[in-house]
Amino acid sequence: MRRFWFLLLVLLLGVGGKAWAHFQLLIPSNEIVTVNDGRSVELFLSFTHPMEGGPNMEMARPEAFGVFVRGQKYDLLNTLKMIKIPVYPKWHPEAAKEKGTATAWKAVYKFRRPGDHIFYVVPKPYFEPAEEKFILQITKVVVNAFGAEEGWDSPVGLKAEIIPLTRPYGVWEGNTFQGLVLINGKPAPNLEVEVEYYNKDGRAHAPKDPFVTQVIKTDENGVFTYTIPWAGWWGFSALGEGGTLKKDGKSYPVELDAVIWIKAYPIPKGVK
Ligand SMILES: [Cu+2]
Repeated sequence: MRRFWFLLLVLLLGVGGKAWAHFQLLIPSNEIVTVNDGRSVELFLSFTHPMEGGPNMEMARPEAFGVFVRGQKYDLLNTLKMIKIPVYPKWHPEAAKEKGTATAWKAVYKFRRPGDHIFYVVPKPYFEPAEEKFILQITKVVVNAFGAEEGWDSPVGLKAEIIPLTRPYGVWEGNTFQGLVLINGKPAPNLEVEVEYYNKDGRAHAPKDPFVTQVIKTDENGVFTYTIPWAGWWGFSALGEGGTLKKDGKSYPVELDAVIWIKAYPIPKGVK
């Protein structure tokens, strides 16, 4: 978040105000691709506060962006296209005052083979002045192509990674999602995991601040469990530690997070 927002938050909330949860978005236009679907997806990447709809923050060109299929990584970095999005979406009350834009990214991927495709992004660490630290959210999302349901539980080998223990597509609202958090390849017990709904159209209202971000923890084996309350995209961000990085000659801690996105579908009409 830029300094301006930090100062604004300080003014609005006073000392001790909460810091909004940041989330790296990696959202495909479709997560279950069939031969009738045009065989491709568009992926949207931005760094934001998904439940609140903003502010969208500047997202630098990532350090890595790719897809993991059948045990192999494929670099997709040069398929990324820079886009500008409003700092706040139209529905947000701040949109009338803040007309600025933020950098985000898009990519189109064409599927050639059946199987699970794990898209991942390693962003450039983001310096957050409000918290005096860098945030590095290594993020993934699984897209199933042409029916072969294989590969969704394979580790990609990222520095921070959530291994889904629940198949991460074909999920109903009300389903329970479980994930294993690996930081530097090792299970991360007793770690905080933030959960947010991608409130794209502003339909979800938080009655009070704690509803914005749901907070859970991993157990002694590094596993977290969450029951998805309603349909849509849900982000899970496990907050780890990743050493320090220098900025202007000073060392700052790096929050090394593992993020995964899951889409839940509404309960079918006609069932109870
Ligand atoms: Cu922010």
